[in-house]
Amino acid sequence: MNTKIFQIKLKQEILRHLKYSLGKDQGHSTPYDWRMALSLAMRDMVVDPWFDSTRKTYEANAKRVYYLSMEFLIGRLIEDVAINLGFEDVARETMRELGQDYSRIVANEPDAALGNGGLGRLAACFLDSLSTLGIPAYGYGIRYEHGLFEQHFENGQQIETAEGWLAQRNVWEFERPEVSYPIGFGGHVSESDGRTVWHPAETVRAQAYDAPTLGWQAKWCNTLRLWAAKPTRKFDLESFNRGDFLGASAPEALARTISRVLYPDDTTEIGKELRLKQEYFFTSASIQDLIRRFLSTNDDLRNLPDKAAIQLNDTHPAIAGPELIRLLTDVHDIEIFEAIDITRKCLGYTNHTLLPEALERWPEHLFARILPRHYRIIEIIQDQHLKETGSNIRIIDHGNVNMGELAFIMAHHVNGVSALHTELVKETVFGDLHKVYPKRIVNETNGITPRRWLYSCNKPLRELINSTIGTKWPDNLERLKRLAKHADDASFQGEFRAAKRQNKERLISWLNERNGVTFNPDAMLDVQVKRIHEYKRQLMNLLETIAYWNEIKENPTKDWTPRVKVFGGKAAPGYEVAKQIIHLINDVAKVINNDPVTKDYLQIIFPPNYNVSMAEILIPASDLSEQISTAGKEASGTGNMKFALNGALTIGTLDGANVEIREHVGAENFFLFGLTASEVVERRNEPDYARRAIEASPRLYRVLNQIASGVFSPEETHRYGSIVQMMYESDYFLVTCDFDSYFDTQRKVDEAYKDTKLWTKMAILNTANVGWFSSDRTIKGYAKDIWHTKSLY
Ligand code: 6GP
Repeated sequence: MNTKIFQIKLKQEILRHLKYSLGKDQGHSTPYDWRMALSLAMRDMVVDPWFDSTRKTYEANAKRVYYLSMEFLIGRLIEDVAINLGFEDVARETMRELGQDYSRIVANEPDAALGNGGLGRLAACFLDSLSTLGIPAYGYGIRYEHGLFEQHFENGQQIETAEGWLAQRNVWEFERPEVSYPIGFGGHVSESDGRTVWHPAETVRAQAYDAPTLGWQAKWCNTLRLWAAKPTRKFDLESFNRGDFLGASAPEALARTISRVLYPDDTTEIGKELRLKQEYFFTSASIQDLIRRFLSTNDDLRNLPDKAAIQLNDTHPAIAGPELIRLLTDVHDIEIFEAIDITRKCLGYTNHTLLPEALERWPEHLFARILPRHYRIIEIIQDQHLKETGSNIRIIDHGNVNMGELAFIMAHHVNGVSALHTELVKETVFGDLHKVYPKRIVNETNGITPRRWLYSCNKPLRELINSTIGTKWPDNLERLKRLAKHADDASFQGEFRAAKRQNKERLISWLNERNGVTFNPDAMLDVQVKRIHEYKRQLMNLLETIAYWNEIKENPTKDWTPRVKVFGGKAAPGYEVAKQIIHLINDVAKVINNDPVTKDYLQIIFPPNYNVSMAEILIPASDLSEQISTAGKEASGTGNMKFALNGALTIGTLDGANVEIREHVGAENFFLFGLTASEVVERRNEPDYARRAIEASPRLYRVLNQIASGVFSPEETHRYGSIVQMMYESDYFLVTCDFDSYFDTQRKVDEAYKDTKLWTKMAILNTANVGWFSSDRTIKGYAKDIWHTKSLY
């Protein structure tokens, strides 16, 4: 369609929705109304590609991927949809004609935060790639009423408040009252006529809400189906009539609890009954749904593995194994061992962490009480596994039901998320099972969608790339390699820097408007954004910042490289040390930012409430990416990929996907420091390693003394005594051991930044060489190695 005609049509559609869907007239419309009208007009355009994709999948009776994930960290969608439809400019221009600022309209959309961090954002990138590649797929998850909490700072401390994205209508979803399944909990199991029957004590309904997920250039569109919990019995009229108004609503309130909140845990597990119910709730609904879909066009469930690849995003949906077996045997009369076999052929399991506290284990009594039938099925799976393999690895062990072992034993493939992580999975958490099933573990290194993480969030760089190598790179990211030959070219370098500058200015005005903060755009923007966790070592970054501050103060006239240190991230509400680290960062910022001697060289900014939308503004503006986890602890990382793609250089350890990023961009374009994963393990065995490291480092010793003596907390001098003590006495994550190497490498970073040409060249080579980290490549890997699915176009 000609652009002008398209613009006229879009305008008509927006005005039609404003009037007929929202009941508003133009003169009295708020930004919310405009956003809704624009989104509805866009959503209409998604429906045809969506129907086409569904029709083609049915016609081909194709195998579908079912991606089961407790989390989808989606972020805003308007721009995503506009970009995939190819009418971003038209939308902007149309809104301008209507007297509206497109950017403000876009920013009016709540950030859908149905996830905590890496695992949830990966799921969102995967949906984007599955659609871009034309692979028929469903994402299945929970439609939480409240996503990840909002973070505020009060006197430097994290305060959490409930997030409320559904307070406004979710414009992208279609409610499906007709698609709903009963989900049982508790009760007992009986045998009659050779059949096993589960009699749940409590039942809720899972109701579907569908959101189309459009791929690049709208060639394909899959579905994200999220389940909301509803009561089976709506309202207790009898209680109401008796005057018990609260009691009358109790069934509804109780049922809704299940999909009420996203657990704000990131890699740590909490032993809550509700969490187990959430997991079973969405898994059971998804499995019932995919069986129904299969049976609508096929008749023998023995062929399910030819039509359904079910991927478990970590162990949260691991109950899928027993649930599918239950439905195959109890409902569809398939003999149990055959059911186990069919189920295993359907399931794949992705492990996302080695942290022991994150491996899900349920107390046996709790599990058996909530899911009595599944408990029995797990016993059968375990017996079969023990008999057939001679292994002594049990699923039910020491009073716990181990979801990792269950997922491993019930999956045909288990994958890690980076090369190093996969090797560690084989050696550590699943070492014994790997010996028994040596072909089961494979690697699929994570990736990110270049549509959101470059094309959409970094328009200045996008335009430069388009004008240099053409426009075919967003779904073929390795084409960015063609930029490499311009890395030394002075004029290209100038434009590359100009793009970075524009992004920094956008960040400055955003920060200024939101937090009243500005910074010097010539300074190096050094950014660490991710969940706050000891293993990610925000604390080491902060200690280094203090050491740098000390150094500047001692010699204020030297030509220091000005730096702006940005921190962003949330701590799990129950994670005390992480919350103390946040408090300390804010306390240190207060002192350093007010120091007249160092203010031209060093500034700390910690904008509250880091989320996907903030990442989209911060990452394109960054010069330096902090990927400094203790080696062996970060399974992959995906932020590391986003920064490199946007032309930031990395300072990092040999951990997770850093290892592969460094291989791709070249060791000379990456600032490496620190112990390796095996050195970390060795060092931990040395007595008193932390104290010795501190004693050997006068810089670190001084910084810890400053903290301990209350330099940053004069109103409460002992506030951080326990953190300092921890550094001396335990320091499990080896901050002390890596500190000097980190500090020295940071000084190399300073020197490199002074050499503008060299820095720009390194930055260009980062962008040029990380095309491999597109989630399209990752999804092709899953499709080939694990799912055996094909693109349908
Ligand atoms: C994260 C890992 O910590 C991160 O390294 C990885 O990039 C990401 O998953 C995607 O694979 N893990 C989680 O967020 C988590 O909750 C249970 O693991």
